[in-house]
Amino acid sequence: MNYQRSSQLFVEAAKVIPGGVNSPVRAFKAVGGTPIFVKEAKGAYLFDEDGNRYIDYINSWGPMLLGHAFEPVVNAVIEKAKKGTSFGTPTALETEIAALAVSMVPNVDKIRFVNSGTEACMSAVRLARGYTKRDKIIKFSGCYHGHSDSFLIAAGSGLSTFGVPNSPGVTSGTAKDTLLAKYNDIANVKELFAANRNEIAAIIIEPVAGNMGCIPPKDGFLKALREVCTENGALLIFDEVMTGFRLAKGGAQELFGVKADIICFGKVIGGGLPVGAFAGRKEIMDYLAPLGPVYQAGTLSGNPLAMAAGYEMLKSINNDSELFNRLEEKTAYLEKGLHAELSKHSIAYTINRVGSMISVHFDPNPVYDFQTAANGDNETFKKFFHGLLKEGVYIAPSAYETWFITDALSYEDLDFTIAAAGRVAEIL
Ligand code: KE4
Repeated sequence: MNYQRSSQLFVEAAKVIPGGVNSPVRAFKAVGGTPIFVKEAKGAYLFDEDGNRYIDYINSWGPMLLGHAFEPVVNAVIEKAKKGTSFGTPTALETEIAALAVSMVPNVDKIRFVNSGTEACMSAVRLARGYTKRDKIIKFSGCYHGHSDSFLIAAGSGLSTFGVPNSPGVTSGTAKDTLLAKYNDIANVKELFAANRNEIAAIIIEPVAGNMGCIPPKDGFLKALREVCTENGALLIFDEVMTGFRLAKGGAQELFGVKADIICFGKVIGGGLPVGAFAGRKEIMDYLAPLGPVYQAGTLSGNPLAMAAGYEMLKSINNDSELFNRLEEKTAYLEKGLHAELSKHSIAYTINRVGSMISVHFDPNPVYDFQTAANGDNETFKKFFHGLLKEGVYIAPSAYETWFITDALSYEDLDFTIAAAGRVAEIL
C-alpha cells in the first residue's frame, strides 16, 4: 500500500486544523501511523487519495448501515439542495421524518431533531434535569455520550465516585453532578442511588456499549436499571446514537424489551448528514421550549438536506423486512470466520458481538466493562489494525471502538476479510 498522498495531505492539514483532523479519533493516535485521507466511497468500499481500496468496517462510525453513497439518500439530497439548503422555518419534511421515527421506535410520542449525537445527549440530560428538578446524573465508565461537559468525567476517588473532569475546561462544578458507575454492575448503581437519595435526575447509558469496543449488557442489567430508575423517580436515558435503527428497527429498546424514558439518536438517523435527535413520551418531551420551560434550540436543526437524507434512510430501513436478518447473518459469519483464523494461532483474544456491532479484544478473558476492556493488549491491537489496513481492510483505529457492519458487505468481502485476518494473525 502506498500512502504518500495521504501523508502529504496530513502535513498540510495539520498546518490549519488542530492535529490535522476535525475529530481526534481520526488521527490514528491510538494505533500510530498516518491517517488515510478518503477521496470517495461506494457501498462497502473506501477509496483513499493514493488510489487504495479498503473494505470499510467503520462506515463513518455507524451511519452507513446501507453502504456509502446509498442511491436513495444521494438522490434525495441532490433534489432537495436544488430547492434551497436551509430556511430556519418549519418544513413539512420534518413532520414526515418525525412521524416515521416515532412509528419505528417503541415507547415514544415525540422527537426533537438536533445536529449531532452530542447535542442529542446533552439536551436529553438537560430535559431530564428540568423534568425531575434534580441535578445529578449517573453515567458509566467507558461509555461515551459526546463531548458535552457533563460527560467528560473520570471516576473520582473513594466510594462516592463523584466525578472529576477528564478534560481541561470542564469545571469541578459541572463534574460534581456526574456520578460514575461500572457498566454491568447494578449493585454499584444502587449504591449511588442510596448515597444520593432524591438527587439523581437520570441514568444515561449506551444499552450496548460501543465505546469500549462492543460490550453487551449482561442478562437482566437493563431491566434492573429500569426498575431502579422507577423506584427512585429518576429517568432512564438510552443513548442509542450507535444502536438506534442498527440493532433493530426499534433499536435496543425493541431488542431487549426495556422501555427508556428518553432515547437519543445520531449516526444512522441522518444517513451520513449531521443529524441527532432525542425522543420520549409526550409528558416529558412537552417540557421542551417553546411548550415547556426547558430551553433547547439550533439554527440548522431539522435542516432540509439532513432531513431528506435521514428520511430516505429510515424509509429504506422501515420497508426492508429482511435487513436485520441479513446484518445478523453477515456479522455472525464474520465472527465465526475471525474465530476460525485467530484460534489457529496462540493469540489471546476474545470477540464481543451484538447484531451488527462487533469487536476483537486481545485478552483471553471476558470483556464486560471498561476495566476488562482496558486489559486488552494494545500493542497486538496496533499490529492487527495496521496489518489489516495493508491488506485493504479498514477497522476502527482504536481498541476502544466497535466495528460497524454495513448491509453493502458481500460474502466475498467477508471471506476476504477473514482470510486477511488469518494472514495478519501469523505476524501478531
Ligand atoms: P456525535 O456528537 O459524534 O455525533 O455523537 C456523539 C456520540 C454519542 N453517543 C454515542 C454512543 C457515540 O458513540 C457518539 C459518537 N461516537 C464516536 C465513535 N466512538 C464518533 C466518532 C468521533 O468521535 O469522531
